[in-house]
Amino acid sequence: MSSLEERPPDHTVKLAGRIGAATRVTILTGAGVSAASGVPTFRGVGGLWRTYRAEDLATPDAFTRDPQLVWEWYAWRRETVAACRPNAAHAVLARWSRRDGTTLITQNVDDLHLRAGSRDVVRLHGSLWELKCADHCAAGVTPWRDERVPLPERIPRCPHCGGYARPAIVWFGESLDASDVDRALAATACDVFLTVGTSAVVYPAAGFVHESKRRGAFTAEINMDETAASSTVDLSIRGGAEEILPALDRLIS
Ligand code: BJW
Repeated sequence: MSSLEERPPDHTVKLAGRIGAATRVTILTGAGVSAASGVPTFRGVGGLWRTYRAEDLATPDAFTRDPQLVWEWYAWRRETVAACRPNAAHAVLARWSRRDGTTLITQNVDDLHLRAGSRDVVRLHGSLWELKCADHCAAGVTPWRDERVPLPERIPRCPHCGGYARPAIVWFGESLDASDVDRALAATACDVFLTVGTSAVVYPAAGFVHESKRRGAFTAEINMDETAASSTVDLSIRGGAEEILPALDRLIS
């Protein structure tokens, strides 16, 4: 260190110490992790839900009412994300995900964790890059990969039953995949539970940090702003994930 300014803040050093000493580390990410890549968040400044109504676009009823509108919105989302690249936060989490005892859980549907090389990511809310049958036919409930950009203007059909295909994303009011929830809940038994870039308001994901704390984990968050989890966690670090995670990584490595 050449000057005092370059010394990482004490809370960053403290969290690095906790992570470095931990056997099991669980990280839950949200839209803020991808913000520096140019992917819009949902609730922050410029967030999608400040311009669009979730009820019109991200519920099963919305798709039933106007499937073409919902399809076009996701086609636009896909084009937006296709132009984005993983940032330094994704890169650090990809390295950490390859360590024994680390579990990476994300609410993000952009797949930037995968593109950064993360392993075994628990994707709670699905993927923009997968489709499934809107009619829930037996063969079409298993999502299939579709990476076309742009998406066709007309909604494609389920290859199994001929019903509409839809984005394999968990909309409001829909259940998450039970095996994903089981994996995430199992990972709340850890030494350090870290939330990064999430407002922590959407359940069941928002409940995991509480569960983890109840089970004795040291809990921390990295976020630009105060969140619904701030009063619960043992340590809050204010700042961009793309800066704080590399700083932590340098201290741990
Ligand atoms: C930075 C940063 C930087 C910025 N560095 N940080 C009452 C009625 C009906 C339902 C409910 C109800 N009460 C509860 C529910 C259940 C509902 C829910 O939780 N609703 C709450 C909103 C109240 N949950 C569900 O419906 C879930 N299913 C379920 O529970 O099934 C059982 C059930 C059904 C019905 C009733 C009750 C139970 C499903 C939830 C699916 C969520 N899906 C979405 C949208 C997908 C559509 C799409 O992507 O197109 O997933 S919602 C949206 O929010 C998206 C996200 O994954 C999710 C979480 O958002 P996230 O990631 O936290 O983003 P933001 O924008 O909120 O926050 C970003 C943060 O980053 C901010 O804090 C910034 O400060 C920060 N930040 N830059 C670090 N550089």
